[in-house]
Amino acid sequence: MPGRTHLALAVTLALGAAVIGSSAAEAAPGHIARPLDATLRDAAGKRVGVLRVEDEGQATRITVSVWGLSAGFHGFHVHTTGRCDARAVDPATGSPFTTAGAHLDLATPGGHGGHDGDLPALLVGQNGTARASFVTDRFRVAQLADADGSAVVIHALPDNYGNIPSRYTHPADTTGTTGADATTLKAGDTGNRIACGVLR
Ligand SMILES: [Cu+2]
Ligand SMILES: [Zn+2]
Repeated sequence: MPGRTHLALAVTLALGAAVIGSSAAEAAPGHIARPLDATLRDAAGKRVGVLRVEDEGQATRITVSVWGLSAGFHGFHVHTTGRCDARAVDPATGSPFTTAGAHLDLATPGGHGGHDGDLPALLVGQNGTARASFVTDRFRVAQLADADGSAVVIHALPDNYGNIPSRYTHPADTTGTTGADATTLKAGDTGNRIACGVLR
């Protein structure tokens, strides 16, 4: 039955082309990756929020809901490593979750406010909750799902995004004596990490 043989060959070739096509599409910059989700937990392991990251057109949408937090603004960032170990405490500051690493910074290293993982701060109301949904074009979902993963972190304090005008002076450090110092350029004076969630 030569006709059937040709049909089977054609199907095999078509499947092969489809598999090749999909792997090529994953490597392409415009590829839409599967959304990533995170459960945010505090240092005691209590659930304090949920979050989703998804590609949306040429940008990336983040949708987050938190509860049980103190009222006011809280610094909120994507950090480089998908590990949220509450026992990993920074001896200098007492902050847990040091395993999550620094702020995601994909391209040129820069100061805080310019990091790719810097996000709009969360505004928590008197009832301890916050909800937000926004887009950023600083990263795509596929860039968060790298070998060591990524995490989202909520901090104790508001975020100044490194915006310290040069009229403010401080003791000399590596950045000089006016404007933002090294601590500010690291994380915007957002204080300790109070919640962490691994993006999966
Ligand atoms: Cu952070
Ligand atoms: Zn930053």
